[in-house]
Amino acid sequence: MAALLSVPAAHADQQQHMAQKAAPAADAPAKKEKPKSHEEEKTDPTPGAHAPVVFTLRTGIAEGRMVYIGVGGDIDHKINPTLVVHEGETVQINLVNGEGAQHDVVVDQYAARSAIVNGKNASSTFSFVASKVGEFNYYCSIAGHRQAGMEGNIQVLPGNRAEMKSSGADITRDPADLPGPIGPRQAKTVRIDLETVEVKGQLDDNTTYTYWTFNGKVPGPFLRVRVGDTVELHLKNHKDSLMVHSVDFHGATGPGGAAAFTQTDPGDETVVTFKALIPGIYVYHCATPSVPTHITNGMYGLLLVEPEGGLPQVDREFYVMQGEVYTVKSFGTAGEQEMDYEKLINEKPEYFLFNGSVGSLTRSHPLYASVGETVRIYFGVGGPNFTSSFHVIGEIFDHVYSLGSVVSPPLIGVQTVSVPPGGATIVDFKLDRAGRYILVDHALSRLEHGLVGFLNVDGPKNDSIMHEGPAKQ
Ligand SMILES: [Cu+2]
Repeated sequence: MAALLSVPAAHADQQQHMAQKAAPAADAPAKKEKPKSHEEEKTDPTPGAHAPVVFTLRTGIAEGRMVYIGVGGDIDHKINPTLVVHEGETVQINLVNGEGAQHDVVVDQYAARSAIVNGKNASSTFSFVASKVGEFNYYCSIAGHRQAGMEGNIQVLPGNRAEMKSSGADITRDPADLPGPIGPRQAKTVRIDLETVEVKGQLDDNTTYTYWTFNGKVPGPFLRVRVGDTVELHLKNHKDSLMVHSVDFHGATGPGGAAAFTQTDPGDETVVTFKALIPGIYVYHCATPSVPTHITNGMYGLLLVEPEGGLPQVDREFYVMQGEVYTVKSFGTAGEQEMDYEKLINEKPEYFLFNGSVGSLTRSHPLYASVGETVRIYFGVGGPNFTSSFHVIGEIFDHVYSLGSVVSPPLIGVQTVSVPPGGATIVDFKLDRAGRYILVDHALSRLEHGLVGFLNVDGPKNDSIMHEGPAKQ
């Protein structure tokens, strides 16, 4: 497990920082001839034509094959990683010999090759300008090595990087974004407003996708009522939507969980009223055909119906949901991505995500807490298709409200909890030791498809619980 601690590619900008560092300082004369306008100065410091995009590949053995293994940035720990660059960029490839045999890297289409690295830790560097758009092979030209597994792709995208970056909205729901406990009040009528919004959002650093959302984020807002409340739900469909949308509350009793009364045209609003009869943590989702399409695109959220008096108090609460995205192009491809209906129907996702995007809970919104605190995670699966084996690496759940039932007594002392699509759970645990804990679906191959989150815990290390080396005294 310890090896996993360094696996997630949390350092989005590392590669870019490297590129900036490597930028030659001798740019100054060129600037004199063509002074930067104010406009240009405001744009973010993406690598210019002279600043190379740097990739480091280490040779090694994985899965019984000879391979290249990415080092740092988005390609960290990836086997024969796809190197994504933009047209016109200078590409620098550092090759490090990881096991001792002779190797090199060759890209035929650019007539570019490294020197042969001979002996463990030997390295070489070469660069070329990616003047041709397309997908090309890189490989080791030592006899037999390419066949043994040493090849990967370099993808050269049209257009410049600055234009393709941040062209989508931030659709990630901050896991700390949820309302506080209701506590001891009488049941009453509660009005809830939801708006369905179709928005081009950031799926990954250089990748965008058209999401369909409740209130512009994935998952939709965390809704909180108490048992006995009457919910008056207003569903507005934004005027710019292309699709009809609706909402099915698993916490409601009645036709379609209210979907029968909320099929809403673009620009319209529907209203439905239901009674929260049974406490629990419940999924809600859009239920307009094709329903899996609406769900994969981001239309799901959680409704907590608190029992009378509420749940036991904790110090911090978090809101996390898991879903899959089915794109035509493979995981990690830059640029705007389209949904692949065949893959959706055949349950072959490219992305597995917490809160809607790659890096949502590592780069943009890691969870924070301190030693001594109790934390609670409301965890749901929008899906549409995959059951999650929800686990926090390095922790044990003190309490699990299995299958989202809050009236049954919680399970005590649980490692991993199975959460089906359209299901949810609540886990509580006390933090005894500082460190980084990692949220995963323990179907760990999904980690390579974007599914990982961090819980960073400040405070004393508390060696009596775990420390390196032999027992003390
Ligand atoms: Cu919808």
